[in-house]
Amino acid sequence: GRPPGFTVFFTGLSGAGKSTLAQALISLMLERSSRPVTLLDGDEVRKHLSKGLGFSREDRDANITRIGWVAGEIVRHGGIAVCAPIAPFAGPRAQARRMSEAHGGFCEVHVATSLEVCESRDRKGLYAAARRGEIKQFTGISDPYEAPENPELRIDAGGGDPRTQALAIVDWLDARGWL
Ligand code: GGZ
Repeated sequence: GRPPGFTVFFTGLSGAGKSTLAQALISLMLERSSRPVTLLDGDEVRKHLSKGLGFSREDRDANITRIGWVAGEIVRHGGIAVCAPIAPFAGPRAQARRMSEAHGGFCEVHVATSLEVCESRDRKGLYAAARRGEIKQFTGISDPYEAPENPELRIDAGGGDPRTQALAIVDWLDARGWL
């Protein structure tokens, strides 16, 4: 039959490379098939779906639960959702997983780039601002990140080619007959 809907859920620190990997993955998937892919990226989600939410634990949990629900709806209709929030807490990640697995597949990808590398890149200057105390509750500096214990895939994006790393995800999805 026709392959199921599924979610690829990236989680990792700010600057770990989640968006870059998500983009590379989407490019690879679009080269293989014409199935539409919906990207739920951290920044974009917070401009629309989660507009007005901050970074307290409650607000982060609400953000991830919303993303998880939308992804679940996409999966329910046979689509592909790619999510790329920090998602620092295990509880809401598990909830997002359940909402997709009720209708199809879920692949959690821990983008495990070290804090040291993320902070040394500091593309947006957020880590420096967090160290100065100008941003409160910054993940990895002054707020926790609960690393996933059993992700389907773990990718250190501290080096290497994003396209090659995304290919490992495509292979994993392909091996399950999801593509
Ligand atoms: C973490 C923050 C914070 C705090 C602003 N902590 O690298 P970015 O800038 O573009 O991605 C980060 C983004 C995180 O939003 P998410 O929706 O992915 O987070 S969560 O899953 O926890 O809800 C960062 C920016 O927002 N940012 N303040 N305090 N990241």
